Amino acid sequence: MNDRATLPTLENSAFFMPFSMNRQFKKAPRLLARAAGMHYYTPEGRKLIDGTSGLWCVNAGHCREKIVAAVQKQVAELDFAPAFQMGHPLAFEFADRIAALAPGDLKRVFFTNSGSESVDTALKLALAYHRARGEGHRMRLIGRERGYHGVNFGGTAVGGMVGNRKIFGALVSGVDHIRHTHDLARNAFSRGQPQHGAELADDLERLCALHDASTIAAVIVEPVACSGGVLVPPVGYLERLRAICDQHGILLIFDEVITAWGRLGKPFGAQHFGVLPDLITTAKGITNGTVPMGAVFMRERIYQAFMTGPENAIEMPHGYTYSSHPLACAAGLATMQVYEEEGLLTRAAELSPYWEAQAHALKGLPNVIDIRNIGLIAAIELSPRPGAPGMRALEAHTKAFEKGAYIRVAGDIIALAPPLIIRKEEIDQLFEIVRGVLQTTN
Ligand code: PXG
Ligand code: PLP
Repeated sequence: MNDRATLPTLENSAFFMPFSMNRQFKKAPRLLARAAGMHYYTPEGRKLIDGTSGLWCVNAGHCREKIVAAVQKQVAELDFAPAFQMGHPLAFEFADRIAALAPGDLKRVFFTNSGSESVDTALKLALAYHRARGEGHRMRLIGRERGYHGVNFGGTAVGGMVGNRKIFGALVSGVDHIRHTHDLARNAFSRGQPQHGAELADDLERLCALHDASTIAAVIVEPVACSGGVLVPPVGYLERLRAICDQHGILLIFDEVITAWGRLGKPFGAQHFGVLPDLITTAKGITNGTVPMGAVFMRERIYQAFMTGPENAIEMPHGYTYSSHPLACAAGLATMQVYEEEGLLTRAAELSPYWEAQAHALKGLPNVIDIRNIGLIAAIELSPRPGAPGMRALEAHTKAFEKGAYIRVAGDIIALAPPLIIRKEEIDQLFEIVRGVLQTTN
């Protein structure tokens, strides 16, 4: 199996890998060379089932012909177009196309190039919105423990994963966090939304009392906190958060970088939960992961708050060189076409009962302390090895790679979120590999 000798050694490579164990990886690389549909292929030609849609982004499966063709055509026709005081037709067409899918009146779209940029954009929009309305005293931003909002300064600050924050100094001032919703004592082995914990939303009232609500601009949460270990919101929790924000004039931002584009069986997670936020951040599946892109959706009154000054003024001094990049717009339009033709934005709802049953069938395997699921997402939480947290799941990750599956782990939690094109036989295969891995991981 080991013909690594034929591959170039990576040990002295210049590449500083993101979120990776660089030295360990470069000694024993796990490389991917090719992909098609549900699968990756290693340089040696070994086939791996993709259990996490790349990094939660390849919702329609890999190397889809229509998307590939659209990008190829676009790069030869208009490679780049400035978006500041200039435009190209695809940007407007794509904004309208995705706005049509968005919930409620979240029909105005600001383009970015990633989830991290979407988050920082949404936070800036929230602050500027309040200022435009004469409430510039609303400067505080509230995140949640165990939340992940990307890696830019704003997103890192409102994020709630200690390991991602602690080495970066004081970050952004005026940020606070509400409690996370993970409660294994009451909710272990929940199917779908857990029953207990709606009252955890009241933690926002505590911060309103501490800082005074009039100083708070926005609260940002992931409807399902995915990177932090797949924390599904308890029944009634998001509704309560919405009610408290309404009561105090605080904007509610849903970070749907993962939960948008069909992951929960509706185009957006907000539609699945029936809770309407004021802003939604997206990225990843917006182009099926092919070309980097993100988008922030906002309600009409937020957009209109900026459209009040003289017409010869720039309403929003914010944007990226690559906002609405032609290749991304072309990829996005083709992606939406594939999603629509194949019903992928609602397919997770049909598959979810089968997915849930197969996931929960792993109950009883060694070290499994929880299994949880929603839409086409599942998490298997393992008890940590004494004195070596994360090592058990990390070993599972490596073993799965050897046994033919690519899966993600976060701490001691295995997170699964396959492309939405997955068939029932492939769901079986994926869980069979995970079962084999867990049976042999002590
Ligand atoms: N918000 C949320 C909710 C995310 O999940 C980001 C923002 C940042 O997006 P960008 O495009 O800047 O990475 C994310 C990204 C994992 C994993 O395995 C999750 C993400 C990225 C990489 C790995 O949990 N989420
Ligand atoms: N830094 C410098 C020196 C720049 O000129 C620019 C953009 O013009 C940026 C950063 C921002 O880059 P981007 O627009 O790709 O985010």
